Amino acid sequence: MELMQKVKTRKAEIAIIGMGYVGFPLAVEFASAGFSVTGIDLNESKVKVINHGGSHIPDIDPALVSPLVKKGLLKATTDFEVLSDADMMSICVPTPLNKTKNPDVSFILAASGEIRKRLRRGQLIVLESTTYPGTTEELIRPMLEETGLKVGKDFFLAFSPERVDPGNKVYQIRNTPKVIGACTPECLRYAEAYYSSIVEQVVGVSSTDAAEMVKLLENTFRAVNIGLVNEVALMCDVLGIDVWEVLGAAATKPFGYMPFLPGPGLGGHCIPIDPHYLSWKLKSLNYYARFIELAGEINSSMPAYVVRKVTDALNEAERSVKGSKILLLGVAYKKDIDDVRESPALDVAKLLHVKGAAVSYHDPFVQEFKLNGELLSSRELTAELVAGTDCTVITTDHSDFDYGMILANSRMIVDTRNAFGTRGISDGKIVKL
Ligand code: SAJ
Repeated sequence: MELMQKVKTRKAEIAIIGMGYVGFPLAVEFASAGFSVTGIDLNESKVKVINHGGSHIPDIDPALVSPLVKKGLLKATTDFEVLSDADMMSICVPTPLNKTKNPDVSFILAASGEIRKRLRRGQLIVLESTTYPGTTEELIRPMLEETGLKVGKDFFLAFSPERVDPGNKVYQIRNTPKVIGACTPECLRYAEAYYSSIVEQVVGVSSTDAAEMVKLLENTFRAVNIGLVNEVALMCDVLGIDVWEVLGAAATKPFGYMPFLPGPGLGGHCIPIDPHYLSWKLKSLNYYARFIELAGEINSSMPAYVVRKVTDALNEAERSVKGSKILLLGVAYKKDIDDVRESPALDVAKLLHVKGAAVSYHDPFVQEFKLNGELLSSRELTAELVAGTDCTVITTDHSDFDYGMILANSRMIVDTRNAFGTRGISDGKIVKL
């Protein structure tokens, strides 16, 4: 049966490589649409959880997974051999930076190598991992054409950026428009049919490079605007102006303005990383992406700025950082999640620790993390804990913190998220960014 017919009749066998926060929801979505889907992941425990009808991703309810597994529509494996039977597949593997802050596309290359071993006529391959413009056309396409099969004729290749926003209850896969760029018009036709079976709106663009650039623009836009408001916070500090008052008033502008907020820095596995894929690519073409680099400089200077605020606050109480007990509240990279990747709170903890402070933390979502090699565990948030510290720092403004108790028992508070301000609480012992 021809590929298009297989999509229409839901007979296409689908494989999703990478069962993370992008791949697993995608696999569940395709299985819910009636396709037979196999998720591939190197992590055996993830595979086991899925095959037992469970879910390792907070956004995916196991009640959604188990019927799909029972019906045989969804399964998982560590064995790439299943790619031989797949008619359509999406690659959803990590694209981190390596130690020298350069793109690490090794996961994409490894997945492409597994596909190449089993590539056959009629297959559609879509890369979803965020990467620099040119990856699909210059790396994956040649790898797959080494088999002698020709893109657009024997197999079909596209790029479609993931737009999964963990924890977002409003925008899910189905109602988030899906941008798709492909190597040939025929490839685009198949990729659009593939995603149209689970997404309300597909947005075709002229090439894989354009589609790769769309995603990098989206996240660079955030990094640069966050960098801007962080610099506005630094400027307001010099001017003696309350940056939160200024931002609140600016946000009343009903057009031509988009609110961003300053904070302790830029965390997560997307926003601090993705723009550097773009600036790295441009550097290889002798172009210096100034906004990206400048935003990076400002955003990564924020943890030190927070430590300066803490130092000044302790100084007011004639205390040094060295020897002071400092409690960090919230270490995840943003509120109400458990992810600490690139979290600026970790940088704040490190800097304070190096200055000789006794650093402890509480985060209901994060049980432990390594601070300069030492394992730190989340302390129970009690009035005694707060009262026993010299300075409390709100590094991540989790919703379910008892801010009243924190205020009542703290000697001083450095609030890096305006957590008290947004709750209408002000007090002489609260120092804001
Ligand atoms: N941050 C600020 N000020 C802001 C917004 C964010 O300091 O005004 C900080 C956060 O605290 C965090 C970092 O920036 O440390 C990143 O925050 P984020 O809100 O951008 O959240 P992420 O990293 O989860 O970004 C994801 C991205 N989704 C995808 O890449 C598919 C991003 O494109 C989304 O726009 C974002 O979620 C979202 O809007 O929630």
